[in-house]
Amino acid sequence: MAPVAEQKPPRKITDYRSENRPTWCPGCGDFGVLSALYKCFAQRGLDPKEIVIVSGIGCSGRLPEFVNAYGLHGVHGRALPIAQGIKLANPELTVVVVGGDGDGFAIGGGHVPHAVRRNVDITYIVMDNEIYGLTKGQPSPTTQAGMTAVSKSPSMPKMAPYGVLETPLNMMGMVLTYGASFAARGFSGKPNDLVEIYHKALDHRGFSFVQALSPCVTFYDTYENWKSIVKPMPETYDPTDRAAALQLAMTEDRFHLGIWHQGERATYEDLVGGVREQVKEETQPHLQQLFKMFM
Ligand SMILES: Cc1ncc(C[n+]2csc(CCOP(=O)(O)OP(=O)(O)O)c2C)c(N)n1
Ligand code: SF4
Ligand SMILES: [Mg+2]
Repeated sequence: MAPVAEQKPPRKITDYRSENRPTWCPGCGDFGVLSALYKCFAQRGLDPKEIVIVSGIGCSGRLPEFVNAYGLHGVHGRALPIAQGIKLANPELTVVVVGGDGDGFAIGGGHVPHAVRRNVDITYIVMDNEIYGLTKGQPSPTTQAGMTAVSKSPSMPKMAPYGVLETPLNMMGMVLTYGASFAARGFSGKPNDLVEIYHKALDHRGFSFVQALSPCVTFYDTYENWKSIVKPMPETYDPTDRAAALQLAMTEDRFHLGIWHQGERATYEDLVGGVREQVKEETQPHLQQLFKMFM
């Protein structure tokens, strides 16, 4: 296994707060996801100049604005390709992608399997509230069947008056099937556990997937329900066993929190590094010949 990045002295949480105060509704789960991120960065002593946060569109997509680091608030569903490009161009950076269940698994869903199989060393945090928050409460790919999506605002119509008819996507099952080298689940209501998950995700070399349950208290308030149904991974659970992880993902009736799977696989950077050398060797003589022609 490759060595974990050298330890740096911790910094202050305030080093990572930008001048922009979060615009989320009071009580939104995204606050917990963000504060855990500040804490993790501070504990790792990361220089804000070495961090890039990339997002798509959604309430969750606003997160980079609130972090004192490089940030890119991209287009809806396209955060993953942007982030992979950034990491490949500058492998020294810590690249974190954030976004919603809609951004990642509806419009951006086609990018997830390829990011997983490519295994570029970035961390992807999906802030899953089972709803489209920013656009005011339409059902998302993870909304539970039967949900009628009633907003707290009396002026808002019901977004799914006859109930959601589709079966929700099982995002943990999907990424495990795609071959994720790291998959974990946390809950904004347990921010300290989320910090530990982030550390493991950032330590992991390869694509790290983190499903962060993050309730939308305005359009689909799942907070009380989720608080009562989250539980730790089973005691005898072995996170290196992908088949066991898949079995759990297909059968669980509660939200298991923790590291679901961690395995070793070459990163895209490792593989492309070898190809780069080969290309250099093969093209060097031709390039030199070409240069001579113009000298
Ligand atoms: C191409 C495009 N299609 C649709 C939209 C409208 N839109 C903006 S955010 C969003 C969904 C947001 O839901 P999610 O990703 O779950 O984020 P949340 O707001 O819940 O954090 C949609 C449909 C858009 N901005 N761009
Ligand atoms: S609408 Fe929902 S997801 Fe968006 S900020 Fe408000 S509580 Fe959070
Ligand atoms: Mg959402």
